[in-house]
Amino acid sequence: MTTVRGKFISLEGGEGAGKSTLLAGLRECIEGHGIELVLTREPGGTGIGEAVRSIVLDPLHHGLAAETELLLMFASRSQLVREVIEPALRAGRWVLCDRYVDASYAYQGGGRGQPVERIAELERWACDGVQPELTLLLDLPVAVGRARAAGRGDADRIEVEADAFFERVRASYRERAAAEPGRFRVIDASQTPAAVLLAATRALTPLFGEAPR
Ligand code: Z5A
Repeated sequence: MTTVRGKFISLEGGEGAGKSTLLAGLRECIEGHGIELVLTREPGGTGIGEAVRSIVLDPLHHGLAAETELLLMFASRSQLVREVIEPALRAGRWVLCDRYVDASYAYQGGGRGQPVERIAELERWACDGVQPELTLLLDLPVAVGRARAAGRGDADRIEVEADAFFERVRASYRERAAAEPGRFRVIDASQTPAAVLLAATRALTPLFGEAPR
């Protein structure tokens, strides 16, 4: 019997957009359809990736060059694709990833000004054609997201950036969503958590039609 390849879904958004909050509800929804799900995150998701995460987010590493930051994001991603995402999809499991390659276009491209062609080249190399079927973009005014995240305490190396940085990140995400309407669903993340979950589960509905029950 041939195994039906699993579905790959990514969650994106600015700081405090509610990705972690949404993950739990989405997990329940997907597993409720009898689907085996792998939850993961970027940067991180593997032993090597989590080590990279601690390097890129450590506020002590304020000297990290933008080019190095970009390469580290893709180093973590390359490992995650090979160790976790591709094997899971091949085994018929679904993968729900808290951030994926769009985050590099938004943060390192939009935020830091790294050239898009450079990011696209790294994507070809690191992702090996593995792309989400669906990307949920939780869109929120920067000030609202930052106010939510402020309640959490210690800011990481990226969270200490100025509002202008996060405005560029948001603009970049929205541009990518507009350019790929077939893959992206933009969700108004200023709604209540329940309304955000409802919008997200609606966006998932077409994928369930093809899943084994
Ligand atoms: N990064 C990068 O630069 N390049 C890359 O390629 C990748 C990542 C992959 C780590 O990401 C950093 O790495 C991130 C981008 C960069 N840096 N920044 N900034 P992360 O995803 O681990 O961390 P994050 O973006 O800082 O996530 P977050 O701030 O934890 O956001 P969230 O998970 O989307 O939010 P949350 O924890 O679910 O919610 C935040 C608070 O808001 C919390 O108190 C909730 O209870 C509350 N909340 C959530 N939803 C709502 C609603 N709907 N209403 C009201 N309150 C809410």
